[in-house]
Amino acid sequence: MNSTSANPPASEIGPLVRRVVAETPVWDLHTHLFPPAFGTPIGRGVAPDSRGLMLWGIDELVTYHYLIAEVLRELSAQELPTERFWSLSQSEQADLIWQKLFVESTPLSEARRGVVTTLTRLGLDPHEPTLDGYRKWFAAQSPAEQIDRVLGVAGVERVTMTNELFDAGERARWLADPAALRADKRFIPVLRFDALVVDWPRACAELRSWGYRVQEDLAGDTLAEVGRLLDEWIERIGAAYCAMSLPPAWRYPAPTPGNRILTEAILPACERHGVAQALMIGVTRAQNPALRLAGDSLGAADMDSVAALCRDFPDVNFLVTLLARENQHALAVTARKFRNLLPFGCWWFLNNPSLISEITRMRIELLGTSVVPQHSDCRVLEQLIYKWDHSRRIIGDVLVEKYADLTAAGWRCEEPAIRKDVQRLLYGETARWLRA
Ligand code: FIX
Ligand code: ZN
Repeated sequence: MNSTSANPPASEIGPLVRRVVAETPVWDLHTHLFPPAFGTPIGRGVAPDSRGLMLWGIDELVTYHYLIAEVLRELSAQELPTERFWSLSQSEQADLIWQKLFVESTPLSEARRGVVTTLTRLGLDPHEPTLDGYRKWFAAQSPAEQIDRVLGVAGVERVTMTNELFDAGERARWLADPAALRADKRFIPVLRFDALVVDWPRACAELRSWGYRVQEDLAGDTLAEVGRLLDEWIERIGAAYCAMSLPPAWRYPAPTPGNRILTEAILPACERHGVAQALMIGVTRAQNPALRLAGDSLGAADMDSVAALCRDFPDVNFLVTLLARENQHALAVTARKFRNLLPFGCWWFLNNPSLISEITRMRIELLGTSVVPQHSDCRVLEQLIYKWDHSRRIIGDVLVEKYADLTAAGWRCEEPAIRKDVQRLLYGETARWLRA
């Protein structure tokens, strides 16, 4: 059988797959990114908003909480007490991190390599001895221009946000002008509400202050009122899905107020609005509170609980990402049992080449392309560049291996089919599961 352009010879499949993966647009299923309408602290042509939610630029990149955790390992508590680090200004923190993690040592870790990739892809030399030159460059950009530039360089077409119901600042912005916050259709809203399930006493007090007739013991109209809250906010923000993170200890079924809120208010609201529920399980919040955002850690989730929820609510779609490496195989197998379960991303401490490779290979072998292999979890706009550059290379490597295996089995791997597979993995499967 002679090869044609549609059916490239095995030797050419590799370069073809890598090219297709590199050029296929991405829909990023989970980030903490925002457009300028949510306010931003820096940038040409904007009124600086220190409480703005759109984080971008070199100081945000270099003070990412991943790098804060790493810089505190470079100095003893005697040399730099943690509380003294926090007393520094953000630019002083950034200068220290740059000096310790990039000038005095090789940026080998994934979070450090990410800053190098980002600067290089933006056309900047990553070897500067200080941040001054980068600061000048970023200060000359407008936020809107930078979004266009970064999405273009990263090849990201849609970014899914995290819109935290219990963040007072964000809530005020949504109550003031929801239309302005929904105007940029590249940024897709997601309603996030961990506290409804993991901290009901706190959530109950907040809801009461907002005028909802709720009681801590769930008596009276409480569950109906939580449903009303969700109806109002899913509609107000145009949520493509709802989301919560859960600790390793979360179990279902279990007689907790949080599980009653989940099963009698949240999931019925998801069904009413036709939106999926994301469960991000395995985060141990504030394992070291002194590190603030950098102090969260992980633990293994209980897969039987995930399976039981999928079984009990067959009409709700669950987007599930787990934080522990040891859960990944069971998550992929459980997704074979429940068509309403979508595994997504290599979350947080899994977002490293060695683990992305292992997990993506396992998922494709068990699920084919009915999976979302990656999300970025970006908090800073420019991180999209490195998180997707690095992940595309690894996903491409795994696919080259899988197409080679398939070719060896006698299958003709043709370009149109390869393009269709990659589009589904990087965009289409997300679109299929989200209401947007
Ligand atoms: O719960 C989450 O959305 C986590 O992704 C964040 O809490 C975490 O800080 C993060 O950004 C990890 O990448
Ligand atoms: Zn996140």
